Amino acid sequence: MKLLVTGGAGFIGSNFVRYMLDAAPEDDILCADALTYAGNYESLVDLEANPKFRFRELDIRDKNGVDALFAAERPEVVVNFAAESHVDRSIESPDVFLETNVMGTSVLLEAARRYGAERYHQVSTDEVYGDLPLDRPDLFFTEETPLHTSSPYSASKAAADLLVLAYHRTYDLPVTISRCSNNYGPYHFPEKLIPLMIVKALHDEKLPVYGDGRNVRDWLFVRDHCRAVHSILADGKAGEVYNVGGHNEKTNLEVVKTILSALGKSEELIEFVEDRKGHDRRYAIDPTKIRRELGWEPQVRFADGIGKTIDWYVKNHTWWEHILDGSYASVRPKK
Ligand code: NAD
Ligand code: TDX
Repeated sequence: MKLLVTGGAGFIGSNFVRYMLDAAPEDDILCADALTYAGNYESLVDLEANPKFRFRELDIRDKNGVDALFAAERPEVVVNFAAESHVDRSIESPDVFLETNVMGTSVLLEAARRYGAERYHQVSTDEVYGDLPLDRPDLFFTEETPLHTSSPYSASKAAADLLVLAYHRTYDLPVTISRCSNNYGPYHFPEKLIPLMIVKALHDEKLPVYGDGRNVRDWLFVRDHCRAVHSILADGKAGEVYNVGGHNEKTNLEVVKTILSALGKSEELIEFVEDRKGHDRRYAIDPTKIRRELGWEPQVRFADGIGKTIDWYVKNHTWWEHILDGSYASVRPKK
């Protein structure tokens, strides 16, 4: 199979490329990424020697560039991870979220349609469903939950999902969508909660917890998400949406305290700061459909995954130090 992975230099995309090179060694993987601030070629550089892996620097908003890539490569399967992904940045500057997440998706869909891709998979998020109240632990997001977004980020992801489904209905493009809960694991950019807190704790800096710290996120180890996308590519039905999650709900405060305790640091490092605007209270995925129809189950419990993740950040400190000092941006693919 010839697979195009867009956004493959980001957190989940780079984990997915590694996962697929292991899980489907016969596949040819072409990774395309604009290498924005969130894209990090250092996360992929050791794969350069692998003949099944290639990289192209490409912006999914660039219609001509995307068209030329499809014309030359004719990917059979497209998996789109490329996105602006940080909610706080979307609150500060929404424009680029609409440009990449909506218009970029539209460029990819049009190329997939014109060049007859056998599958277009959109990596979406549970944030398209909005949030759940803290006092209703019986409620979960199903694939039927109405879209009800809170931030410019989630609104842009929901818009993209609707466009993907429209390409199925109108043009019969064989699309699938996954809506996953919060991921954590190696190669996670240290602006997001878990890697930010690990890095700050290692430096004995204050850990900024928004609001009262009682917001709940449903955490999934990144490799479990990669396995879910792989099983949707293999057995998912065109036109369908699959929720992905493992019932690992934690308050932000629990997560931060777990990190501090694993690193032997004091809870006095916790600092409550001003809340995020429009801050979603609770996310919780009902993964019944993907379990029942595709047999997918998470393999990593939070207690194990968080330990593995902390160990990875301790051992691979140069990876995030290069982000903090900015030198990661000069690691580029060989021409
Ligand atoms: P990330 O920010 O780490 O990576 C995004 C990647 O996309 C980067 O490599 C960046 O360079 C690239 N990119 C951005 N704009 C681009 C453009 N215009 N053209 C080409 N490449 C571009 O994000 P992530 O956390 O790995 O998330 C990947 C996908 O998964 C996103 O679509 C996100 O919405 C979704 N998602 C993330 C999570 C999570 O917890 N991180 C959970 C559910 C869904
Ligand atoms: O410094 C912080 N302090 C804090 O309390 C940061 C960065 C976050 N938080 C809180 C906000 C959230 O309640 O932690 C929680 C997690 O925040 P993020 O890591 O920014 O993730 P979230 O907003 O939940 O979105 C993530 O999951 C869904 C990804 O970034 C999205 O791309 C994905 O779609």
